Amino acid sequence: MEIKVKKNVLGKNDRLAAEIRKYLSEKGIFAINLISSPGAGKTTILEETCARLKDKLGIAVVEGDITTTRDADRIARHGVPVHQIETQGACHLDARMLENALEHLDLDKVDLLIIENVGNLVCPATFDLGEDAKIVVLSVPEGDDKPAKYPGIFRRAKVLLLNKIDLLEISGFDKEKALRDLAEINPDITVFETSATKGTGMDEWCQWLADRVAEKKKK
Ligand SMILES: Nc1nc2c(ncn2[C@@H]2O[C@H](COP(=O)(O)OP(=O)(O)O)[C@@H](O)[C@H]2O)c(=O)[nH]1
Ligand SMILES: [Mg+2]
Repeated sequence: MEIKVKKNVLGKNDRLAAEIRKYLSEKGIFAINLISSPGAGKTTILEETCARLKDKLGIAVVEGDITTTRDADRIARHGVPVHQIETQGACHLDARMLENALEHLDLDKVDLLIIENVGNLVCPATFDLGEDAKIVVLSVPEGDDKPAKYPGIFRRAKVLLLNKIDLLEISGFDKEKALRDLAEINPDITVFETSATKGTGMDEWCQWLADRVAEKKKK
């Protein structure tokens, strides 16, 4: 019974996500769903991304958190349109929440939609939001065993941002081991080593995004 209920919920979510994907595609918008544990650096990466790309592309951001508008406030300071979803306890965003959030944003001049999911490596992995790409952020202090222990999100992601690379020396993080495990789970994933606070790898990451936006426009 419980399995059936879960299947129905996911089926309903997938149908709405497919509608959102079609709607965004018709508008030529490239959408990413940013997923990580709490504190891996998602919002800092977004702030750096907005600072680099906001004069070149139309950007809109949807923030997901259990409560508070703190992340949306951080993004708004960059002059980028943002809407905060407060899930009131839910550990992930779903397509219905995103659909509601999109009504608060003017998408007419938007090329890139960035969704920051609730901090969690498990639940957000299975809920499609209609994005073009899931982007997973793993920060070095979380440990090199995370790809092997949470394979679902690493399998579904198009890009891994290996963040807080500035802490590599002091953290004992075995980068080769983590990347070996990752290659077994998802050989096609693109990896950027980043330090959002120092700016390392941010230009390369933003170039990847700009290239995807340009590709989407051509379709
Ligand atoms: N050392 C270091 N700290 C970082 C980096 N990126 C983010 N942080 C810090 O990590 C903490 C959590 O960052 P935040 O962006 O709020 O993470 P989120 O919860 O994933 O959105 C903050 O104190 C950031 O300043 C990084 O590349 N290196
Ligand atoms: Mg955040």
